[in-house]
Amino acid sequence: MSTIQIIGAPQSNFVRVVRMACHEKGVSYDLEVARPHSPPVQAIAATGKIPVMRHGEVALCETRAICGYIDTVFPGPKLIPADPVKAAICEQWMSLVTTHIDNILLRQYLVAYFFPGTPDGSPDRARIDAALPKLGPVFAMLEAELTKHPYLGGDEFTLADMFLFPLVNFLPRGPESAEHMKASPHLQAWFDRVNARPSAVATLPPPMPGR
Ligand SMILES: N[C@@H](CCC(=O)N[C@@H](CS)C(=O)NCC(=O)O)C(=O)O
Repeated sequence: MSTIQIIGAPQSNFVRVVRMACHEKGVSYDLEVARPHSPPVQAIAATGKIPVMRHGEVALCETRAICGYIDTVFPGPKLIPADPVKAAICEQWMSLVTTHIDNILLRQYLVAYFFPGTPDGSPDRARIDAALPKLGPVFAMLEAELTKHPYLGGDEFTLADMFLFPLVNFLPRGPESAEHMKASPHLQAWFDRVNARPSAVATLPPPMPGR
């Protein structure tokens, strides 16, 4: 079977999730570096969002779908547990990461520092201030979960951890999120555990272009 092609920018959180999934599964892949909305991306994803994937005749967008494909088509350790309850818990956390956690920590908070869209490029203080009260509950949810278990939803490292990890990697960059990290020892210990995995080491993102 042909080699998987992952198309997207290595700085992207979602591209990192798919790359980590390949490494964890033991699947070799080629990374074709492409920006969101560029022609090779747009050819597969009408949204223009990265990552997208090609594997022979198969072309996919959406991180969850790509990872699910990799998990079921290739042999290797299961990224989503086979047990139905554990699988549902894994799905629950992936959904929480993509719909809630990413939305607040990244799109509402960190983006306002690093991609503010202000005329002079300075942080968008109004957006940051609006996001600040929402940070505490998100950190509390993660800290409570990782106080109960070593990984999201249980004792095993799963795709849910891969969904969360690239996002947490950026949290020390925001002053308020850095403070929350310092006050969340179980989240920090989880991060350190995942960060030491070969899949994390192999996919460390390069600096953002122009930064
Ligand atoms: N729902 C998509 C989200 C992917 C996504 O948001 N990718 C970002 C980069 S991390 C992107 O392409 N942003 C460009 C845009 O939103 O226009 C997935 O799960 O793959």
